[in-house]
Amino acid sequence: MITIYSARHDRHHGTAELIDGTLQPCFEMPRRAEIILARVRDVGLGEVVEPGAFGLDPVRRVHTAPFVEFLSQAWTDWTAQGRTNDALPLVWPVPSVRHDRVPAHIDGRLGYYSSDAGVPITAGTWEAVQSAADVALTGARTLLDGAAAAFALCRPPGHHAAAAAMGGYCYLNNAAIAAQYLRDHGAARVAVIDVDYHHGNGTQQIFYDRGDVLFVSLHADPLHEYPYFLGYGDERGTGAGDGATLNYPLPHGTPWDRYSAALDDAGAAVRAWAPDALVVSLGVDTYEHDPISQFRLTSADFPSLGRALATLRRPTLFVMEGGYAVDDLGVNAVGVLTGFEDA
Ligand code: OKP
Ligand code: ZN
Repeated sequence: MITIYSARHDRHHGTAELIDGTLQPCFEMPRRAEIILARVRDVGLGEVVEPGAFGLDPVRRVHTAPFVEFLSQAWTDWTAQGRTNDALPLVWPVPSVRHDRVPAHIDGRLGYYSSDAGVPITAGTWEAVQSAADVALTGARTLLDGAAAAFALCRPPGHHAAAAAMGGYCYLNNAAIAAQYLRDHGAARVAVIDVDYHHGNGTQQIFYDRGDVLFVSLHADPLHEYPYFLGYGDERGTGAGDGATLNYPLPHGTPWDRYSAALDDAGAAVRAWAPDALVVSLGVDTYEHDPISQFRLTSADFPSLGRALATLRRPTLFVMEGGYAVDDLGVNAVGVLTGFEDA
C-alpha cells in the first residue's frame, strides 16, 4: 500500500511534558515517525508520497473556526509575552465557571482550547500539525481514487483532539478530518475503528450525535487510564448517533487473546454498519513494552491485528496515532500493515 509522509512533522518537537508530577522529555518525538518510515522502506510496503496541500476548509469541517484560528496564532501570541520556551496550558474552565467568554490572553486561550497539559506548542507546531492533516487528507483522497488501502503516517497524532480542544499530544484530529473528507466526497457511510491504547475521546466527541459515522474504540479502561473522562462502555452516541458509538474498555494487562475477542466483536459491529470506507486510528501503544501503557500485545500480535482488520474487506485508511516504545515502533506499526496486506 501507499504511504503518505511529510518531513515537516519534525517542526513539532516539544521539550518536556508534565508526567508523574515532574517535567520529563516528551514521549511524542520526531524519531517516532522517522523509524516508522524507515521500516516502511525496509519491508518495501509500497510507494512513499508527499501530501497535497488541502488548506483549512476540510479541517474546519470537524474543528471550529475559532479553535483553528487559536492554533494558528498560539505561538505568535505566546512569544508576544516575551516567552521563548514551549507554550503549555495551565488553567482550565471547569463546569462551574463561565464558558461564554473566550479569553484574549494567551494563558487563558491555551486553557480554553485544551483538555489537558499534554500539548506543548513550539515555533513549528502549527506547520507540523497542518502537514499531518494534509497527510490524512491525501490518504482519504487515495481511497476515493480507488486504492484498497493507504497509510497516512501522521505526526503529531490526532485522536484526542475534539472540535474545539487540543489534548494528549493531539492538536488537529487527523482521522476525523479524513473520515469527514470521505463523507464529503462520496462515501455515504464511514466507520472509524480506534485501536490505540488510549480512548479516542476527540473522535468520539466529533461524531457523537451523527448517524453517518460509526466510532468504535478498544482501549484501556478510563477508570484507570488517560483520558479518564470519556471512553466508558455506556457511551453509545446520542440523537441520530444513538448506537453509532461503541466502546470496549479493557483492563490493564490485557493480552492478545482478550484483545482479539473484543476486536472480533468490534469487527462484527463494523461489518453490520456496512461502511463505504474504514478509517483505522492506528496506535501501537498496546505493545507490552510501551513506556506509558499497560497492555501486553507482542510484536507478533500486530500482524494478527492487521489480518483481523483485513477481514472487514473495506477500503481502509490507516492513520498513525500513538506508540512510544520507539525502537520497536517501526516493526509494530508496519507489522499491522503487512499483516493486513498478506491476509
Ligand atoms: C496519546 B495517544 C501517562 C500520561 C499520559 C497523555 C497520553 C497521550 C497519549 N501516565 N498522558 O493516545 O497515544
Ligand atoms: Zn495512545
